Amino acid sequence: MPPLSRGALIVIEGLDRAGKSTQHARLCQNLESQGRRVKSLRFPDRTTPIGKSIDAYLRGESQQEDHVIHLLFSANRWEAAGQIRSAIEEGFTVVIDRYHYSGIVYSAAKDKVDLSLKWARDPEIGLPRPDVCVFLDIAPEVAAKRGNFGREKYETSAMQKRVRELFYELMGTSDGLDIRVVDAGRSVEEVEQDIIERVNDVMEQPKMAKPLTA
Ligand code: DGP
Ligand code: NA
Ligand code: NA
Repeated sequence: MPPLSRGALIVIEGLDRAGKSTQHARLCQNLESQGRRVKSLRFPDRTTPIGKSIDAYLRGESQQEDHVIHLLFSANRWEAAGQIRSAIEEGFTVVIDRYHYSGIVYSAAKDKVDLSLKWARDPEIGLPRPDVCVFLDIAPEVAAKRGNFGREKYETSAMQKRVRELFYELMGTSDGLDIRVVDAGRSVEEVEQDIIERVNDVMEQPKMAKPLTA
């Protein structure tokens, strides 16, 4: 029997209210309609015990020290790492709404001296590495005008502005090599079409699922 070909690992990232959830769902549907087996995940996964603590924190119902919440977000990804790896090996295309990129930039955006991009990245080392990350780029002022902005912890204009700057800074590092920027300020359909085109090459030929390295 020929070896089972592995599936691709695709991540959708973006600022809050960039349209991530909508585009994540549409990408999953589009890939399924191409006949692919798709596994859809999102982080934070608010359903696990760790995820429930994160959810309470984001909704302002509990306090967490900045390093502690950082490690909880990372642990929430590690809880699913085995599942991601096996799904890819079984040939599923795994599509994730947020991943370690958010992990790194949202914490580093807090501008604490001892919470650098480097410190924030270390707990993510060893996670399955995505084939591609689509970054839905939107001006923070545009995102702020979309419905429900301001509901959760990080949804302030200052924070979103810093998060966007750090996403661009990350693109200048080895982690950023996988990131492709998509203009999310357009119609849902235009963005959807762009995303499909941007992931096409990795769907045809997924890279090796090497873990993130130090
Ligand atoms: P979402 O459910 O995609 O809107 O994400 C919830 C919020 O949590 C959003 O403001 C981004 C932030 N976030 C996601 N992942 C991480 C992470 O790993 N670390 C930190 N500090 N924030 C994160
Ligand atoms: Na959000
Ligand atoms: Na979302």
